[in-house]
Amino acid sequence: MRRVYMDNNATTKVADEVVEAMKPYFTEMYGNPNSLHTFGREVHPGVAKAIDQVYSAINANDDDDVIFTSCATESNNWILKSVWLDLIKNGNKNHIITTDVEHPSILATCKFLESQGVEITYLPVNSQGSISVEDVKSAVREDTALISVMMANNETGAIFPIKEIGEIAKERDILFHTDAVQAVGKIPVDVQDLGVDFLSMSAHKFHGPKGIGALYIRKGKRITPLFHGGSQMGGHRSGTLNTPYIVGMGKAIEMAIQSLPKMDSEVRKLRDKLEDALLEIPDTFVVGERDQRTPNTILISVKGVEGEGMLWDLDKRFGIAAATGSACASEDLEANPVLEAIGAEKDLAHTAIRLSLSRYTTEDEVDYVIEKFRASVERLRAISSSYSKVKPQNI
Ligand code: C6P
Repeated sequence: MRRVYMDNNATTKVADEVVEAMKPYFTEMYGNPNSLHTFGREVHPGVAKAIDQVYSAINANDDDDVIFTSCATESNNWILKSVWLDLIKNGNKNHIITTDVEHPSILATCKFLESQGVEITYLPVNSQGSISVEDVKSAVREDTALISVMMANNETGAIFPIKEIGEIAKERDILFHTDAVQAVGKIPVDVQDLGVDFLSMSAHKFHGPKGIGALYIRKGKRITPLFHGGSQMGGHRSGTLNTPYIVGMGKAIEMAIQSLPKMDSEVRKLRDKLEDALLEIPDTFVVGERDQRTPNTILISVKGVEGEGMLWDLDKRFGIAAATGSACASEDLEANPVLEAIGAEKDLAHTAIRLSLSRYTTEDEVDYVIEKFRASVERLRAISSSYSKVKPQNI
């Protein structure tokens, strides 16, 4: 059976060039970069190049820090727990602002911090799946230690007003973190322009390997190490450097940045073609204005069709990989949390399907998905007891 991958917000295929760049670091160049001998020293240029590639991709200054982590979940946990240990436990601040629709690596960490006595404000999202800058302003308190707002939502692709929030944070002297996992490689990410203090990213979202991410830290901003030990990464994160993956992340981010124009033109065009065609199916709606979303993402609600049922139908009958939302919540069979957050009724919130394209998606694949998606909706609606041709609620 033909296989079409439309779940690039969950993870992406590793680019061939990235695999090639990584290979020597598994085979000949396996030295520990902290060793003084030639095996150790010969790894340095590759690691230094990767560091340069990451700095330049996000326009970090030389005296800022970019620390490699194991994934964005680690980066997100680290920044929240560091602020808790540093500013909240040892200082007089006790408040964090975030949103209702962050990735579970932020939301679950916030729940943990609440259990430790930290007060958290969760900002609501509007019908576009985005937040209001005014709400951020109103949520700020004297004791706010950190604002953590994602740059682009993983389920809807909604792009959040990070630059404007950065200005508020700077004015009030509050630390500002953004989870840019779904932004890097899809839209420009410039830490100077955005005014963020901390930024999380993950290589497997832009055709790099799984198991490597990074945390950007603006010069002068303190962070408490999560792992104590040796002097790697300036003592911020001890442990022998994962050299093949660091090299892979460098190559992947460089390629992703070079591909941004393609994302903004060709991938956007394919996404729009797909979206237009799917919206011709009666009783469907997509969350968020197109120009306020990442160019590769569609979260579509198909009235009368259970998201999980549709996902299995697309996969088993047609070889199409889609999602009902975030991959790490996909076994919960819960309503889509973002659709719930924007105020959709419970039965509609169970009808979400996320389709996410990549720079490798072809027009032929999009045409195939259009045809099979229609066929799947027709079949599932025919056997659905809940579907009637009533117009969906206006949300
Ligand atoms: N979202 C999704 O299907 P890791 O895998 O730890 O490097 O990244 C976690 C993560 C953090 N923030 C955002 C915004 C994300 O989208 C993700 C990963 C995937 O939406 C898998 S759950």
